Amino acid sequence: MSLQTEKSAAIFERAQKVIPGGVNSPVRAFGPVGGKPVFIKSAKGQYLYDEDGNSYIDYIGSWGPMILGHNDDRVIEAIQKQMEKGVSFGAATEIEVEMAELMCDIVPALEMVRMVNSGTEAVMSAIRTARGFTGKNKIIKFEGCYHGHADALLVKAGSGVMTAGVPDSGGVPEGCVQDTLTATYNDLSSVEALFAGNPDEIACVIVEPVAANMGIVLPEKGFLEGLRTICDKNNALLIFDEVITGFRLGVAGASEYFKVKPDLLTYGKIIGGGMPVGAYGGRKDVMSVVAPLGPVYQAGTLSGNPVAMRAGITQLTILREHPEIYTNLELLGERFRTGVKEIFQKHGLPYQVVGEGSLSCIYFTEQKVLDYASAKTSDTEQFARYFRYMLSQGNYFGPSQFEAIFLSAAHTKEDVDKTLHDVEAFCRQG
Ligand code: KE4
Repeated sequence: MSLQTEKSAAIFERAQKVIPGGVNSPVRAFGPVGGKPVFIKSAKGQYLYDEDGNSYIDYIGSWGPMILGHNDDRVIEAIQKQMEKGVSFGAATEIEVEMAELMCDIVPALEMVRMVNSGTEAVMSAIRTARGFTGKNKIIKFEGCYHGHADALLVKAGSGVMTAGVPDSGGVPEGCVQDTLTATYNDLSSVEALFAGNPDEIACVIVEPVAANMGIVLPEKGFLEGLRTICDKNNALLIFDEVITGFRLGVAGASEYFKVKPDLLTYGKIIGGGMPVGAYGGRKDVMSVVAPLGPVYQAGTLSGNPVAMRAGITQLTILREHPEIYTNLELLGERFRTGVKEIFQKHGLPYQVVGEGSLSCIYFTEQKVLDYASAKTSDTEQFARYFRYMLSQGNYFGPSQFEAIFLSAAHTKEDVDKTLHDVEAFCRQG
């Protein structure tokens, strides 16, 4: 069954004339999977509807924000009511305090927090804060982890850059990355070696506590705890980039889920409820270097935008008041992963299925995926065939092997079983 996509194709033609690649974020162009992107017209709950009237079970949820499902009535109503009061003031508002208090109340590692407008901005600001607080310049990131598109972090990044096969981005001067050191995920010795080679020069280690931009790579037992110890030993800060895991791996995110306390944390996605929001925060003494309290400058016209705050507060409050959401996400995630594993085994396919809670990934490789190098052994052509088939059957996955599968509170067992049925059909056709 091939999709009718004439309207999407026509819009894509127009788009490419006025937007680079026809999209406002590279992964949306379907480059790694071939074919043209379908253009989404609307969404509700776990479903997307494209311009040609095709419907899909949505397994990206806007890359994480839509953990309640699309257009949750409670969130939409709250946004509409907030907008009646005004969309943006550029002045201090109580609702920003309410949002900061709520986040700090939910996440024990968060003592103080600053709102920004994207995950990239959150990470960029957290790095600057770590450098300002420690007086050191070098940072450590991990191959395959993606932390947004700030210059210093586009070094063997994951996600779009990795999929595009461009280990470093164009337009990033050598000077911007000279202080960025790259370690191997799940390999503490690679981190220790960098500290040994750069004594007293490293401001921080930034890590995705569950790597979700090279597919899904879980931290091996002791990895995150080891990073905490190494940072303490070397007077460096530990930053958890929780743009994806924040408020998803349990309501308090990865720092509580794994019981490892970072010094700084970065957020995006879920805290905006679909509106453009990012945040960074953590230890009060560290955050006290941020302007206007301290010398580290960071600012933003729409930071703490009241409508975006209302969306975030509403979504986070629902998540805090309904812990069963996480229990159900775990059960549904396990149902999906177990189902796919059984299908692969039945068909003698040596593929990998990895995940935690509502985050999953299927790798077309027989290697256990522990890091960037093993993730890269995946057969991306086979993934592309899988993606196109699943899309044609009404399952919208991320159009890249190196993205995650996201479940929401709106997904049902029936949705997962339907998708498993389609996975089986894909494997049957060979
Ligand atoms: P944004 O600037 O896109 O809001 O956040 C950057 C970011 C930071 N840290 C982590 C761990 C992230 O996953 C992201 C962005 N995630 C990608 C999905 N892999 C966004 C999708 C896209 O780039 O279009």
